[in-house]
Amino acid sequence: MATTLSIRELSEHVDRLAPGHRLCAGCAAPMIVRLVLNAIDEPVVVVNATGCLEVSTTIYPYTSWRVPWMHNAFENAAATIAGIESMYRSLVRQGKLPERNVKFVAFGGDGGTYDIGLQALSGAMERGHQFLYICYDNEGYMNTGIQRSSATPLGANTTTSPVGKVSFGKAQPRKDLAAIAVAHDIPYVAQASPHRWKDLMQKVRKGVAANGPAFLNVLASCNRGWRQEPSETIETSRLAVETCYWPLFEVEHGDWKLNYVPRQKLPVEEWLKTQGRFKHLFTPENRHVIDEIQAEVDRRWEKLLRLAEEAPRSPRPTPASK
Ligand SMILES: Cc1ncc(C[n+]2csc(CCOP(=O)(O)OP(=O)(O)O)c2C)c(N)n1
Repeated sequence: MATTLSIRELSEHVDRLAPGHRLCAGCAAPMIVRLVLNAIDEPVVVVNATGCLEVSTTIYPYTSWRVPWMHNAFENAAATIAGIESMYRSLVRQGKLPERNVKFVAFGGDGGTYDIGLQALSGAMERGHQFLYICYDNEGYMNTGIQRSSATPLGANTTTSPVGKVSFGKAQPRKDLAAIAVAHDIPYVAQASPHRWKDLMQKVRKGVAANGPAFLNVLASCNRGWRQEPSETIETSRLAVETCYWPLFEVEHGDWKLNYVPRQKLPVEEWLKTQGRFKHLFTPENRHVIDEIQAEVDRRWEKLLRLAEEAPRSPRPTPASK
């Protein structure tokens, strides 16, 4: 029977990601993985794209995963989980495996999801496999030394969008991957943040219960790449949501719903100033980039409000308390 999402009950769960892995102190990825796997009561099979999460949890001959887990390559996590799901259903049909309500989950970083694995993800979503794909979005290729990805925000300093005399950092805003997933007309797409843990876990439950593909994009602060203290992970995540840089929403069969509206929408610089990767923007010559980031945040937020307003079963939520 499904447990409720109470801290007390959850504290009695055995974590399906064991401690002792080599992810950095303050990394949001293992927090996200523990929340995800704790939200699922059923047996689960996990596939991992290449990236920090994969290399740091499976240093040969050890593994932190207490569930069946597979790494294939960087570009094909979604194809791999789709293949496992199909194989499982085939073996059940042939009577070779008992029918159990197995859940199929893939984790990928933003490099493995927005960029390198996007073709495999698009294919698996289009074919209608029953799986939940979770992007832990730390907004860069962090495992190989903080290169920019298409999820990196405008103005961020990375090793391949370095700040200097002729560059203010990344020249393009981030790709809207959730909207791309929605365009596949799949049953469930959502965006979440680790500081709203219950919202995240509820979204995982909806995702694995969906009758088809589900996609969840989770903001995953990276203290090495974002240039901040390990202790600031949760506060930075909160500010990303309070500034509407990272809105919390879900889209069920194309029906957009906002899950949280800040009481007071904070200026995006409240989020930017928590991170050294944006430090150079707070100079007179680069100030215009902050204005551009704010304009982009405002434009996307207004669009989201319209989408949620227009959706037939999505009344606009009243301002939520913390
Ligand atoms: C096809 C391919 N290209 C490049 C690499 C090298 N590589 C390994 S991990 C990684 C970065 C992964 O970035 P992301 O998916 O964002 O995950 P993160 O490391 O940030 O968790 C890269 C470029 C690879 N293993 N395979």
